[in-house]
Amino acid sequence: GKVVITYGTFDLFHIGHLNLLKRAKALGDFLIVGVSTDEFNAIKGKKSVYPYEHRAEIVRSIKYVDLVIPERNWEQKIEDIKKYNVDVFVMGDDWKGKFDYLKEYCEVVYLPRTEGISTTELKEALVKL
Ligand code: C2G
Repeated sequence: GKVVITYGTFDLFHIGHLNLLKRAKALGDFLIVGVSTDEFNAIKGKKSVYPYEHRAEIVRSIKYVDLVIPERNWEQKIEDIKKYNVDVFVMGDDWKGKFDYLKEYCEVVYLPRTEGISTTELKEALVKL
């Protein structure tokens, strides 16, 4: 079957993340999600509220997700695509163009982001409560 992969922090899991995973799974039969480790988030300049283990466990529990792997660096995508025989790499279109170099190894699909929701917007909304 067709293997799909995507990567992300997935902090404070919300509908935007769910929509992405749902649409990613619809592109194949098996969905792998690389969840960013806390150490890689530091490299990305992101600090997540939930630690890696919690973020990974939540993503693992989503019915569209078949396998969760740690995302430890920028460089692992090519080896992951080879290791898991990935057919399709998917990301939200805030990353449009950034991963076109992977077209040598698999299909690259950028999906429209879900409007009006982001971890940053959530944090701002919480502060206003
Ligand atoms: N997303 C979305 N709509 C939103 C918010 C996020 O479609 N409203 C998508 C993003 O485009 C991304 C995925 O959900 O494809 C995960 O989002 P983040 O956790 O913010 O991922 P990011 O920190 O961008 O990490 O190597 C890739 C990086 O790890 C991506």
